[in-house]
Amino acid sequence: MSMFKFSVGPWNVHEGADAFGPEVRSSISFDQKLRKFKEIGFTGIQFHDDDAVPDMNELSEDQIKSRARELKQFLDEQGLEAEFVAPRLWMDARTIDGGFTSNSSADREFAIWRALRSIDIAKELGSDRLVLWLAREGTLCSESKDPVLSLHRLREAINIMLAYDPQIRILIEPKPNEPIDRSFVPTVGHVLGFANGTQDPSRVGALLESAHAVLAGLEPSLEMAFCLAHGKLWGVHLNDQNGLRYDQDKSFGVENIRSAFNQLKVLIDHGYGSNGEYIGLDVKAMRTQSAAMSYAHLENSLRIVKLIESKVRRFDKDLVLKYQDARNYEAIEMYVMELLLGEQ
Ligand code: GLO
Ligand code: MG
Repeated sequence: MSMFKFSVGPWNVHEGADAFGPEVRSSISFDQKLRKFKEIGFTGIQFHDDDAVPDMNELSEDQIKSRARELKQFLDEQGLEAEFVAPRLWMDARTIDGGFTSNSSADREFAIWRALRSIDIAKELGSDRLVLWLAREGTLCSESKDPVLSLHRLREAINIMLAYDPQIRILIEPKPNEPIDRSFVPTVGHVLGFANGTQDPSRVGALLESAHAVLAGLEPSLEMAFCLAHGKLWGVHLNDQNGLRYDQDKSFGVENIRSAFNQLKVLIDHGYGSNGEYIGLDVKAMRTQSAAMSYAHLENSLRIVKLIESKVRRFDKDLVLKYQDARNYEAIEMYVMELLLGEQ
């Protein structure tokens, strides 16, 4: 039994297209995905704004809210909850240079419109969380934007969101690169520094994705610890990543099981989840898998989380304290290896 609640997004079951090849699996309908998520053991759903309300650019604000209400009814019927809503700005032709930091004022206005509509949708779905994965808020060409001005623009945009709804909390999900070359807010350290300059720092926090920390050359469990120490870890995207390459979104723990152990350990040791936070999985099926295997990476990741969680619970704190006092770090390391290898 896990003590956590788990969440997932509809994009985590996908058609297998990558940058060099077309789709390889047929699409599965949104309703079918949500039903299957519930069956597998997820109770929270993460939404992009246009996952929740398709074609929202063509709709009025009232129409958007009413579509979101219909979705809320479906979620209630399925016994599911919305964890957060995230504006999918990276997919729109108007925000190819980023939304909030675009040099074009019309693009920036559009980005803010989408963010405010995402807040409307979140409220209708019963969530107070807006996630900003700042996908294109950076540069492909360093000199194409003024980085200081861009950060001021990002701050202004976030201040508008905070003012629009006094309840909304903003979770920034940092990533150092991809799809852009260099991000203006690459790590959770940047997120927390940036949050302090906004109009209400108490409502701006972080969502840490394991793979994104690895892409920044950092250890995910320490990135989580940094946020936890500031009371700012409001979401996680557990997954794995084999070093510095394209973003892989591998099943949790399959590349670095010791890091996976330490991620769950820091979450458990410091009460993550006690304020309703979810363990989100942001994992993708390998491209070469058949449609029949569309959900295996999710089932496997959930099982891996639970298996590692049971190792964390068996971790002998007294023994390790003894070793710490004796500065016997070889013994601690061997103890952890034996625990993970089933010898403890
Ligand atoms: C991509 C991100 C992406 C976000 C999702 C929510 O690298 O991890 O999957 O988590 O779009 O905003
Ligand atoms: Mg993510």
